[in-house]
Order: sequence, then structure tokens, then C-alpha cells
Amino acid sequence: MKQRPPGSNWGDYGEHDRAGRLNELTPERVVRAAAEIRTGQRFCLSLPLDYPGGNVIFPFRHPPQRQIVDRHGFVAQDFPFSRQREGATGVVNDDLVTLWTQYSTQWDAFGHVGSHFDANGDGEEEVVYYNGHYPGPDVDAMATAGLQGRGVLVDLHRTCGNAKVAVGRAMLEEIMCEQNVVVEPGDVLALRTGWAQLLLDMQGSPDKEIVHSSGAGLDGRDPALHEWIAASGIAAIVSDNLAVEYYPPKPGAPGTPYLPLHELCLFKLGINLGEMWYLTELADWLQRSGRTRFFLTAPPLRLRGHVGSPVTPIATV
Ligand code: UVW
Repeated sequence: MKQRPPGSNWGDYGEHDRAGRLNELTPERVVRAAAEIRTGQRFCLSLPLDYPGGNVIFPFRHPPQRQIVDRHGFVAQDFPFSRQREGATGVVNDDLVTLWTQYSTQWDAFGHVGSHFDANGDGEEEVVYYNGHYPGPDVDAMATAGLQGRGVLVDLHRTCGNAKVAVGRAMLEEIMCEQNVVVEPGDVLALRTGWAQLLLDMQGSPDKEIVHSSGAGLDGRDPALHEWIAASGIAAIVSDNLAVEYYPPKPGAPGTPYLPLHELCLFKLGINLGEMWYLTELADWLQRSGRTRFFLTAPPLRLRGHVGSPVTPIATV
């Protein structure tokens, strides 16, 4: 890589870095995060992975498809071990799944969104990803980074309800101030919008009109918000909405990115995005307890070459 896009941090974590801001999850900060474990209570921050249900959200993403497989020429359902060793007792099941990695609760790896940029300085733009990589860093890079640290929750739903609102820097800072939320470098910023709760309430048959007209999202077209994210030192951003940023994105001028916050985070700054997490119970508990922080454990599947991964995050408080 000879040059980097304006406003990016390429090279700051090393020429070959694939972990981006996860480098900010230093051992010292993980120890600091562990101080948030006070009751030992845990919250599962994943939807069931067959939610939303159907494919009205993105027609090109589908629920997991389970198949029962073959075992020694027989269907591997209640397969008796006696077929493998005469006289043995017990039965066994095997299965396989065809999984759209970004259908439900998920991480976006940096390989999810790239751009055209002349990283090698030859005068021609090429398709590149975070830190000048091609192909883009996969979820393996996230998995090996050991994704644990301090989560800090901002409850956008408390202010916006289910309204479809583009939240810019001014509104975000105002809400953080009201809720006494302080974000420090190395924190994982968690945004509760209530959107995943709407999905759960629709019990696997989402109403297209409702899902596309509800829920807050970060305003990717707000340059001041870009500056705040860059300066904050946050390690990752997660949300219970569809895309962290307001989606579908507001139209930009020609020559500007389709998904501006994805470009800022995944391409320029190496900030992974977690989408469609389930934050309702955690957010309500934190509010009742007068807290905003928690200990987060959220490694993706160690799927080599994949640009996204389902995740079953755990918050410990
Ligand atoms: C899109 O393709 C909109 O990406 P994401 O799943 O990150 O929202």
C-alpha cells in the first residue's frame, strides 16, 4: 500500500494489520472491562438465527436451511450405534446447515464493504478493502483477535421510540448526555433502537411495511458523526437494527458512497459493525440498575474467507 484514503487510519496498526480497531481491545482494557462483572448475570444478545423470518428484509438473504445428512449410507436421524458396532447401544443425529452469514444477528467483517481507491499509487483505482487488502479481511481476523471487552449502551429507543430517525452526532451526544453514557477508547458502542424487538414480536412473519419504516439508525451522511466516530477510539459498533446506519441510506451526491457509515467504519477505520443484535433485556436491566456498561464476549465463527458471521454475543453484568 503506497497511499491511504483521506480520513482513514490505514497503516496505523501496521502495514499488514487485519484487525483494525479491535487492536484497541488491549489486555489492560479487557481487565478494566471485567470490572463491569458485578452480579454474574448474563444476557444472550442474539436473536434466534431463523429470525427475522422469510426474506422481506433483503430478498437475497434467506433463513438457515437445515438438512439431515447421511451416515454410513443411512439417514443420520436416531441412527443406532449398533449399525457401527454390533450390540452397541445409543443413537446419534448429524445435520448440516446452509447459512446466509448476514441473515440475522451478525458481525460485518472488513471484507463486507470496500471501495475503489488507488492504494498502490499506479494512477488507477482498484477495488480494495481496509488497510489496502484484497480480498478484504475476513471474520477469521476477528475471531483470532479474541473479541472481549467493555460494551457501552446508548438507548436510542428511549428517546426515539420506534420512529425511523436518522441519528446524527448532535442527537447522539444529547442522548448520551441525558443517559450519562461516557464512551472511552477501546469500548464497543451498543445502540438499542428497539427494531429487533419488533422482529421478535412479529414471530417470524415480519411485516414489510413495518420493518422498513421503523427504527433509528446512525446518520451516515452527517460529517460531524464521522468525526466523532474517528476520534472516539471505539473498537466496534453494534446495534439491534438492520445496518447500524440509517437504511436504506439517504441518497448522496454522485461520487459518494452508497453506504457512507459502512465505508467509514469497515473500509477506512477498521471498525467492525454488529447488526440485528438483541439488546432489549440488557438495555432494560441496565436502565433499572442505573448502569450503561457491561462485559461483552462476542467472537464470530472462525470461518476463513467469509465476510460476515453469525454471532451469539454474551453480556455479563
Ligand atoms: C448491506 O448489504 C446493507 O449490508 P449490511 O448487512 O451490513 O446491512
